[in-house]
Amino acid sequence: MLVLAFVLAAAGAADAGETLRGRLTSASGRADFEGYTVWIEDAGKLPAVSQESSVRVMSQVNKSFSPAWLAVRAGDKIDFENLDNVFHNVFSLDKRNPFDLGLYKGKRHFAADLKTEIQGGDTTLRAFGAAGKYQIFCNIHPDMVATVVAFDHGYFAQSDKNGVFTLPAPPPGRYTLGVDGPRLREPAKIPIEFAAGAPLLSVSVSPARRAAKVKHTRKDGKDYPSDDDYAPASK
Ligand SMILES: [Cu+2]
Repeated sequence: MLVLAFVLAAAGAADAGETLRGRLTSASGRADFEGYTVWIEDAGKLPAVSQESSVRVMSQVNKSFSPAWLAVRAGDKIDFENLDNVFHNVFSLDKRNPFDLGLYKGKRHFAADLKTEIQGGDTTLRAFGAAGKYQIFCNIHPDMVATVVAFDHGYFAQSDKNGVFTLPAPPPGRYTLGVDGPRLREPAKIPIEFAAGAPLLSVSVSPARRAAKVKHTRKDGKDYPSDDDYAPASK
């Protein structure tokens, strides 16, 4: 009982209902900020924000990953569900977390011959245990590109299309906000000052007109065939 009371008190200290709310703005006019990632630098020094690890979902729909940019807590798992009627693959060559989920439709998982169904296991789930930014691809469709950003703290959020984001409130003080997103050529680092009860913070960044094209190979390190129309053997 004593232990439980302590845990509740600690959680209360880190979450007094205070938040740090802000809005990303573009120096060059209107911009779509859906899914931009915002975080507090050096958040390891701040009071811990507790959060149970969870399963997040990244769908494959209309030959795209959705959401194409996903921020998770390190330790979370992502369920790569395929909602299309065609086969997709999910792979990453990142040395910190290389994986290949094979070919599948829906929850069914297939060997490379597209006929042999692989039984058992959470085959569309993948854990992201270490903090970092990961790029993820489909071995069939070269335009399918996703970014997963895993954080080893709770001081991160993703903005809505208007750029509005809500972070857990740190103690009052000066901080550096990190911002990253599809049309930023590199993460922005923006000094801020936070006070309890502060109004919506305005954070100006400079997104490019369009997202940079991510150059990447297939999982075997070779280029994709120029013909995008991959036709799996019909069953
Ligand atoms: Cu695909």
